[in-house]
Amino acid sequence: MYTLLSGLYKYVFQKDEYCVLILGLDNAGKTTFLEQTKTKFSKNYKGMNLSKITTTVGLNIGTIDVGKARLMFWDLGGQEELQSLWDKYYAESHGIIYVIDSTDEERLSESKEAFEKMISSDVLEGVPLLVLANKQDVPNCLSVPDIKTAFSDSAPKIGKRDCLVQPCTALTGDGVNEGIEWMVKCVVRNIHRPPRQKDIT
Ligand SMILES: Nc1nc2c(ncn2[C@@H]2O[C@H](COP(=O)(O)OP(=O)(O)O)[C@@H](O)[C@H]2O)c(=O)[nH]1
Ligand SMILES: [Mg+2]
Repeated sequence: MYTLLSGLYKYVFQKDEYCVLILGLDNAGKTTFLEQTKTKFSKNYKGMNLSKITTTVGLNIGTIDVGKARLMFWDLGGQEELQSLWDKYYAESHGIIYVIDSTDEERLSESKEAFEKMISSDVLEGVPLLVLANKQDVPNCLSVPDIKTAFSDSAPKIGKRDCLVQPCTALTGDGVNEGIEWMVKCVVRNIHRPPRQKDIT
């Protein structure tokens, strides 16, 4: 009886945990996106003043529950010297969110370089990739088609993994729900695929 009840309890309450990395150049809006996500998806999260967010030096962590899935986000610093740390986290990640500052045409090629380096990692093969075209609230910013065109020669490297380019305004929350819901759908579906490295003990 106990086994039956504890099994039922686990079925109802236990969450499947997934790690999602939030990557992109510094100033792209990663931390703002994470704060907005926590505000939208955690009932009791008060949310910090988004205008007070300053440059991330270490990493920010956040957890949300969506249905039976628990997503743990790691928002890693994007400055050049910190990018070399990204791949230390790849083996443990089930999803990647790559944030692009759509207002910064000057650094688009730098962002693309970091993106290409990231998706070239074998460890990330098959890991769903959400690309956020952030700061869509700013007039005359790059549109999703503009960004897709600029990143078009990365397509072969993206290969068959799930990939969505989502317009987003982290500051107001536009596009955040759509992006997160897509990511949840993908990581949950991926559970039937071979386990990530950290799951192999
Ligand atoms: N206009 C606008 N500014 C944003 C948006 N998202 C972030 N920012 C601003 O961009 C700057 C960098 O944001 P931050 O989250 O610290 O970027 P990070 O370095 O990638 O973590 C801050 O001044 C934010 O207020 C957005 O959607 N629209
Ligand atoms: Mg940050």
